[in-house]
Formats: sequence, C-alpha cells, structure tokens
Amino acid sequence: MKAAQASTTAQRARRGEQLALWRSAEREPIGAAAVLLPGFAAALADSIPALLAPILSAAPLRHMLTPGGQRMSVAMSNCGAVGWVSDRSGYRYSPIDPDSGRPWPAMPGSLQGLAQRAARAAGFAEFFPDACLINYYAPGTRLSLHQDRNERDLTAPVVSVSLGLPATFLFGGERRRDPTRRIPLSHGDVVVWGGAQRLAFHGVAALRAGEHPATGCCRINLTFRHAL
Ligand code: MD3
Ligand code: FE
Repeated sequence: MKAAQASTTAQRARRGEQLALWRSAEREPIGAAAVLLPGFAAALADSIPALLAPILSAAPLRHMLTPGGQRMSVAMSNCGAVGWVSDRSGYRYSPIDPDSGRPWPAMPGSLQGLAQRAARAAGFAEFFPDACLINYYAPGTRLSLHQDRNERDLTAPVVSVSLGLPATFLFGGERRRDPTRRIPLSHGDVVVWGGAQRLAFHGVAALRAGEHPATGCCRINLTFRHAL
C-alpha cells in the first residue's frame, strides 16, 4: 500500500514534468544555454517544504558572512555531500557544516532525481549533483549580482527550483556592468544554467511581501550543483 502510494506520487511528478515540457514548446531559451522550464517542478513543489523541514532542523538557516565581512541578506543552508559556505576566509564547498561541525544532511533522492530530470530535459544527459544550496528569502531580501564559480567543473549545469513567493531574477552578462534582464520566477519553476551562460552575472531583486500556501511569507530557492 505504502509502495503503491509512493509510486503514484512519482508517476504524477513524471506526468507533470512531461506536460510542462510539451505545454510551451517548452524550452524558453533565456540565453544560449539557460533554459526556463515553467512549472517543471509543479507536481512536487507543494511537498518540498515538508521534505526540507528535517534538513533545516539539523542544519538551520543562517546568514553567512561575505569575505568582506558583510552579513548576507539571504539565509542559507545545504544538503548533500558538500555545501556552499562563505566566511571571512572566502567562498568554498565543505563536507562539514561549520555551525554544527557535522556533515550536511543527505540530499533527498526525490530532489536529486528532480534535478537530474530537469537537466536532462535541458540537454544535459549526465548530471550528478552533490550539493544543494537552500536559499531563504524573507520580504526585502535580495541577492546582489555575482557569478557562481566555486564549482570545480564549470561544464556541469546549475539547476534552480523556485518555491513559494514569486521573485524577479536578474540575469546579466559576462561582465558585471552588462545590462540585466528581469525574469519572473514562480513556485514550481525550474531553470537549468549551463554552457555559455554558466558564468553570467546574476542576482535576485528584493523580495516583495506576500503569502504563499506552500511557504507562507517567503521564497525558497534550491540550487543543485556538481561541486566537486
Ligand atoms: C546563472 N541563487 O544560489 S537561482 C545562487 O534565486 C543564486 O536564489 C538565485 O544565484 C536564487 O547562487 C538564483 C538561478 C541561478 C543559479 C546559479 C547560476 C542562476 C545562475 C549560475 C550561473 C548562472
Ligand atoms: Fe548564483
């Protein structure tokens, strides 16, 4: 009975993903190698916050310090073999949560599977995420323009899953001063960033206050990475 229910949920997720792929001829190119998959995670999205609860109780959200000593506006945690950390000595991936001294919680198989299917749908057949960064946005939280370049193999994509309140993603070019495009991201949207777009400057505009049934007053973004 339990197994039958579990496979039904998984089947529903696959069907939702297939529909999402068909619906809008479904690959909206943002740039040469960034693919927006609107609603790709819709079937799983409502259940992800419950999946994150035990992870966030073992590795609570925290505001890390930038190398310059500024407290980040986004609260973060991680699951997976390694997690992204920042402090006065720099940005890096670490197998240990510096706040607890213990390994990060494991990445749930259902999330890893979702990220792999999204990567495959965007043309990345082989994607083995070993890190999932959990970003928590309260109203007013923003993420300033930056590049993600701490991953060893920059040919691997980054898969982003948006949950809860909508946000405006800012997508720039290869130089910080390049103009940015504003891309709305909603609950259940997935973006796969790879290839030519992998080192683009990007950020998130200040989150507008609101209420969402899945997350309450906030937005959560998961980014799956092959870090090591
Ligand atoms: C484009 N997160 O965690 S996800 C980050 O919504 C980050 O929390 C944002 O930027 C968020 O580093 C945006 C989309 C994203 C993630 C990684 C990228 C876009 C990217 C790496 C390269 C290019
Ligand atoms: Fe980023």
